[in-house]
Amino acid sequence: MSAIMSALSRFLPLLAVATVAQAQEVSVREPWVRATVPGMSATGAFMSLQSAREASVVGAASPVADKVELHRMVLEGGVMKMRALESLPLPAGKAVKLVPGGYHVMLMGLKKPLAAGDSVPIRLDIREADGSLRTLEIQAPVRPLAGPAPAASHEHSGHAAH
Ligand SMILES: [Cu+2]
Repeated sequence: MSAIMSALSRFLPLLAVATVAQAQEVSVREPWVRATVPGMSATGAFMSLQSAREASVVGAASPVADKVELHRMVLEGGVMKMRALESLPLPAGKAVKLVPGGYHVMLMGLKKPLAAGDSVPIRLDIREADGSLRTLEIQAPVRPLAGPAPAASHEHSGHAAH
């Protein structure tokens, strides 16, 4: 019995380490991609990201798009513009929200229109504070471009994909 206990006591610290490693994972909540209408070649992906430890998103890719960038909206001379980011910092333990009008993942050069109900695979490249890279695979459902009225999507088609 004491042999088992002593084996167990050697094992328990390993369990604790494994739990900490799990907690370092970046969690993704409520990912979604804005649906497109014919003629739109780009759209935005949105989600909430939280990393237990300091990290940053340094790249992204998706099979539905030729190019995927990290963007943010900035106000310049009274006009909202999109700017590409080299990286998106994820402060330890703090949720970073990617929302329309703010940070977003930009899917560019779409290979086909994205309809509500589709699911879009997105890969995020995460750099940890120690320099190591990990990838995060996300399945983001496509949500309608506008409200429930189908006519609204036509009116909004001239807007940027945000
Ligand atoms: Cu953008």
